[in-house]
Amino acid sequence: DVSLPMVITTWGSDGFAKATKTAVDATLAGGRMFGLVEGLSTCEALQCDTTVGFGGSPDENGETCLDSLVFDAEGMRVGAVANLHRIRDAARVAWGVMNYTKHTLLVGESATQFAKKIGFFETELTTNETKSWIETWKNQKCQPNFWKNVSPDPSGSCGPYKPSQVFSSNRNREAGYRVEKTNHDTIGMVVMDLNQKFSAGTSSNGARFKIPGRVGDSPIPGAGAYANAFGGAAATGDGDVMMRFLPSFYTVTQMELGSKPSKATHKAIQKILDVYPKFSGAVVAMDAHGHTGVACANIPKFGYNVAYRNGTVKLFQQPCLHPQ
Ligand code: SD4
Repeated sequence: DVSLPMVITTWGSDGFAKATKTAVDATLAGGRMFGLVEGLSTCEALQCDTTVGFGGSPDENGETCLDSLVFDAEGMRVGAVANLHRIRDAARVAWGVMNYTKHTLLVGESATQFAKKIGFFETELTTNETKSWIETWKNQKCQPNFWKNVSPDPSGSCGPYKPSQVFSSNRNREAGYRVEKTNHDTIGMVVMDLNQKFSAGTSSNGARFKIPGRVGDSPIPGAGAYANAFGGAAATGDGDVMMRFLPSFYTVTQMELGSKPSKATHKAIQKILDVYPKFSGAVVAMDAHGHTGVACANIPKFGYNVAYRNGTVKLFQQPCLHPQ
């Protein structure tokens, strides 16, 4: 097929377009897994929208940690890292987990130790920019955070919250704060190679001001991405909610049962909206015919890129569902 390989990637900005093109070129040069990993790594190096790679989404302690998943539909080979500290190349480390171990997912400091064993160097993932975000956050009167039912200050004055007080006081807590506006720009990618075989994956630095140790949907097989002989899907958005629904697995399963990608992604998003109408996120998918489909919720403008063998990268805008 003259159009293969074909790649679909979440989000529309420049870095994502470059990653999408890189993935096509690298797939031609070295196959679908090489294409996927090179594509994801491109965004990590470019810090796409500052939500991929180093220098983004600091946790409450100000540290940036990375999540990544790589998925090969052929043989269902999967590797992932979550809450990876001080290593920039999350997607390559995820590939290392897939290629050099019998495991699927390595997490935290131990994932860092693994990365060092296979040859990656430790380096700070924080930048002056993330340091300034965390300072601004700390100085805010009400710090948006991921704690539930914990008032920053029981007296209602809304000072800096102290999560450690949760178990040290009998006072009733008011409803807490939830980050309403986080950046949700994880790169999620689906690659179809020359033989119509799929790979899919993600790379993300997660959610801004998350509780340290938090892992999103991105490195979870079936949540962040999934692929089999029928197609592939990848997700982006509020991962704490999305991972409860395995939207990528659901989408691919719907395609396997006969739905077109547009229908399949729509169903996956609708399932989440039925329970969480304010949920914000998107799923992109491609089937073995090269049909693509995208559905999204509560995002003003969801852009995504599709790239083809001849080097063209097309940017599309998907209107999203806004149930409320
Ligand atoms: C997460 N899904 O960690 C990721 C965030 C995201 O675009 O998609 N950002 O929840």
